[in-house]
Amino acid sequence: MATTTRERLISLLSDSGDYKSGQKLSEKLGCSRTAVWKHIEELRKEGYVVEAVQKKGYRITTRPNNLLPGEIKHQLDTEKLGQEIHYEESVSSTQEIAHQHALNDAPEGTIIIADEQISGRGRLGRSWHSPKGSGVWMSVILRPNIPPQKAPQLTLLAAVSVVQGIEQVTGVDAVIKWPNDILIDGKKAVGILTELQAEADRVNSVIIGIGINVNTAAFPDEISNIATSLKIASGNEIERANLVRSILEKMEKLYNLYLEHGFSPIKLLWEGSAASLGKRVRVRTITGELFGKAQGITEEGVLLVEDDLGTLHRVYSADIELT
Ligand code: BT5
Repeated sequence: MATTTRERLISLLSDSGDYKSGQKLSEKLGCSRTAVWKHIEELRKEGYVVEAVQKKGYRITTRPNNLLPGEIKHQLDTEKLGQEIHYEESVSSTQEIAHQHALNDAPEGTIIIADEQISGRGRLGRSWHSPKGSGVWMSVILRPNIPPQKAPQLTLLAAVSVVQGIEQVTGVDAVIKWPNDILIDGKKAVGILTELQAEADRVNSVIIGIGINVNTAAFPDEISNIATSLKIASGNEIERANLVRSILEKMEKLYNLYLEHGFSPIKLLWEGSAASLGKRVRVRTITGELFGKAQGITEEGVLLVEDDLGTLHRVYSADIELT
């Protein structure tokens, strides 16, 4: 089925919940009624529930909870982000695939998204639990003209857009734990991993990996105490494509703001959603441990922690625990 006919059919059948007759659909789509009927059968096989009522026609009552590009692009209001989508049912890691696409000149805003990751990765070689059918595992390719040391700002930008998207779609309040966790009710619902393809003084691409536990009902023992999902937090099954669309729209707005005005406006928004600021934290870096109060972030996105002797430390990369 040609993508455009399929997408137009989906939107005709979804519009305002009205029934559309076979005749009307065939006129609007410019194909025969038999062809319309075949398209509808295809949609049903993919999990759409298409109700058919005599003398009234057809309408979609349930959309499948999948991440197919057509679902994500349905009413997607962006110019760059998500205009090119590579969807895979199962991958090792969307980051790995995004790196290949970035090397092959994928346009800015390309996303790689999967229903399942076999070896999803976190920071420092840690693994990211990415089971089939219940989460959003995606990587976004950006190509900002910035020096590599500013790239962590984009992790913070991504975190703000995910918090905004989650709030819009689920109504759930999420907070950001520096640098890359999003917590709901004190548990981790989202992890972000930013990787770079860069030269010494300029970035070729920034690959932002976002993992969201959306409809996950239960977690493996190792993380069951620290992890949560949007479904657990909201009590509702969430339409994943809807969430992705909202996040891409928020992210594009913030990214344009960032390109035009720099990090300052993003910093303000980030601070408004930050869980760690003003709190006592334990900071673990590869060189050691530090206790103190999280005072804020710098213009670069570096965390400032004041220890008990009043010394201010700049923390570039670490695990933070709220104590
Ligand atoms: C992160 O690392 O939080 C970054 C996770 C990024 C995942 C996305 S999914 C799409 C893209 N493709 C990839 O392969 N990765 C990115 P870090 O801060 O290092 O946290 C990892 C730790 O979080 C693990 O050691 C576990 O303790 C915990 N964890 C693992 N899976 C989890 C999950 N699904 N939910 C909550 N916590 C989890």
